[in-house]
Amino acid sequence: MNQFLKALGLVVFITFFASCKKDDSVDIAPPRDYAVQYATEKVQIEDYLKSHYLVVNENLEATFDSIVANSGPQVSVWDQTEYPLRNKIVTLNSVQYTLYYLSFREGAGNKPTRGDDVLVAYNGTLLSDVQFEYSPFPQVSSSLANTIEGWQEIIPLFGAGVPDPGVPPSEPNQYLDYGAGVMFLPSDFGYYNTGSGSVIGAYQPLVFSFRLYAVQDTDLDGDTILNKDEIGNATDILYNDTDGDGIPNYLDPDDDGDGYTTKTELRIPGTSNPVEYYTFNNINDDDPSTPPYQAPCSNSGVKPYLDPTCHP
Ligand SMILES: [Ca+2]
Ligand SMILES: [Ca+2]
Ligand SMILES: [Ca+2]
Repeated sequence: MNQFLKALGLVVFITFFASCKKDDSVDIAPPRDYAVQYATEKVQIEDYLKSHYLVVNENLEATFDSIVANSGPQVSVWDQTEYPLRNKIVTLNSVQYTLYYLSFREGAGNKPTRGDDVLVAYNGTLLSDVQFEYSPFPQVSSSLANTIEGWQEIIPLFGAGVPDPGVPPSEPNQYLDYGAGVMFLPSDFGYYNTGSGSVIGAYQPLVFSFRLYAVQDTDLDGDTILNKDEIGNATDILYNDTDGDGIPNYLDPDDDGDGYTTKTELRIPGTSNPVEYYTFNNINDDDPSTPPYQAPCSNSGVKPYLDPTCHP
């Protein structure tokens, strides 16, 4: 990669943090009713899908253009069959949304949770086809937890790539077999009533073409259990809340709400300097007589830090 591209990568990295993060702006008008606003945006997004066609280049980067009436053979995103339009149903702010997306390739590597670090190349546009952000050469990972809701819903459906072994160690990593697709987001999954930067106004649906290069597992609540192991039987770590206090386990330092932090409960007795912890896979969930259980424990088959009758 030449110096120009490295410099460009730095610039786009800066813009990523400038506008892809959540916006804490003040002096914003109160938000509109979510259901009423979504009814409007759903029509706008579906009109876009029915009036635009798709071009995918060799890097699985997508561009869109409007179909000019009676001028050619273009087939709309809605009607084309090469990459069937998919959707994910998600409830947010008491509204049931249909999030449309395209998958060009699922990706060979691990899928992130909504809390993990990801390295993503992307192109962001409005339904007017105005581009608001372009990051083709990302060099630094970012936590999905700090990105807009739409990214947290759609990026975890894809897998990472693998580093290209043909790239010299002196050069930034490049990736093969990465996940790639496009998401079409109602503004509630972006910046809703606040907008962002000078281009994204309030109530603007967003289109992101993306490529997921790399995934790094993290432990957001610092309890020694990776986010991905805090999913339980749920479909998403967001919905696994053992003690029902409204804070999902991956963000809750005391998962079972027994007053002992999970980290305390996983400490291996007798260890110090350094203190050691049972790893997720080494926690015995069948035999209540085995550390870190201390009898009496009521629930065999439940890991002790998820059972409020167990104490360290
Ligand atoms: Ca954790
Ligand atoms: Ca909780
Ligand atoms: Ca606990």
